[in-house]
Amino acid sequence: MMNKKISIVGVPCDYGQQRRGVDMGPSAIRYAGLQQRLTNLGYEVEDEGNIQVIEGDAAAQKDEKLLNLEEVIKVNTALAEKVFNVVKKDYIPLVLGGDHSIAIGTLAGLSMKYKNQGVIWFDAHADLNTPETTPSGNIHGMPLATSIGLGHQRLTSILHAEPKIKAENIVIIGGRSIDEGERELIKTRGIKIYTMHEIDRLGMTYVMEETLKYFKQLQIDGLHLSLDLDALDPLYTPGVGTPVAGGITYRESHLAMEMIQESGLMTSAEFVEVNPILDERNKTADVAVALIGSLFGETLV
Ligand code: B3U
Ligand code: MN
Ligand code: MN
Repeated sequence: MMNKKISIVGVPCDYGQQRRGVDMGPSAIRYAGLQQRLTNLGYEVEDEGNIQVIEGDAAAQKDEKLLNLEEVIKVNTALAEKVFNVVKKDYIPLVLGGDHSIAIGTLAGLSMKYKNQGVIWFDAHADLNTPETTPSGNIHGMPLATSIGLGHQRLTSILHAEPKIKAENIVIIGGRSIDEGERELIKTRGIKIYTMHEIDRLGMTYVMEETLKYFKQLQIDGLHLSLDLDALDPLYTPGVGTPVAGGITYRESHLAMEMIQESGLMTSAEFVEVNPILDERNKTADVAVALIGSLFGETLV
């Protein structure tokens, strides 16, 4: 029987990048009717509230190579502990960002339970930069590299020193803005990616079938979906910090969520980079909640 208990964890963090407002993402997503949507599907939903993030100016600490490193470590350590507690009591963690740097903490927490977890990384970006390759110093461009054990030691060692996921257990979907250093890692580490080119050519159905088949072959013990709203075309999700044209459509993204649900593999999820200041009437948060609905089993009939 599928687990019907969900724990919502908000992470109002904007320290992984330099545009204000993404710290209001959890509020915007809750306001868009998240809890009711899940309750209607028969889930027992518990809202854990937000991880405490000290308010400050995300653009202020610019002197370090990794921007706001101390704050990012603090937030992710607290988040990792919270996520571990959630999985310990057998609830499905549903983490709301905040910028994508929070995936460092989510994956660290999950790694305490899932030793061979798979990760679907829905994103326009690969988030595989390291302190050596980052063009921006923004830690939201680094969570995947960090989670396979590459990067600042204080980030890679949150909760424990081991890598939180294996490189071959990652599938990136929707990529269209990939940096040079990231390409290198994708090739050398055997990271799977379906760029927009492949989605156009093969279709989302095929891409998701292959992805889910791949995870079954790997015999993963948990599947985490990390969904950056900038994976979608900015037409549908304008409220993100770094929009990239030519993205996934509204229906393609829903189809992907529906297929993940059908697979029965998913054990946790996070939705990140919703920035209400950049949004149009909470459109991006509405899309996030609609996608969460599909991910957790809403059907069209
Ligand atoms: N790859 C670039 C840009 C970027 C990454 N993630 C987002 N933007 N959202 C970087 O700064 O690492
Ligand atoms: Mn991202
Ligand atoms: Mn992105």
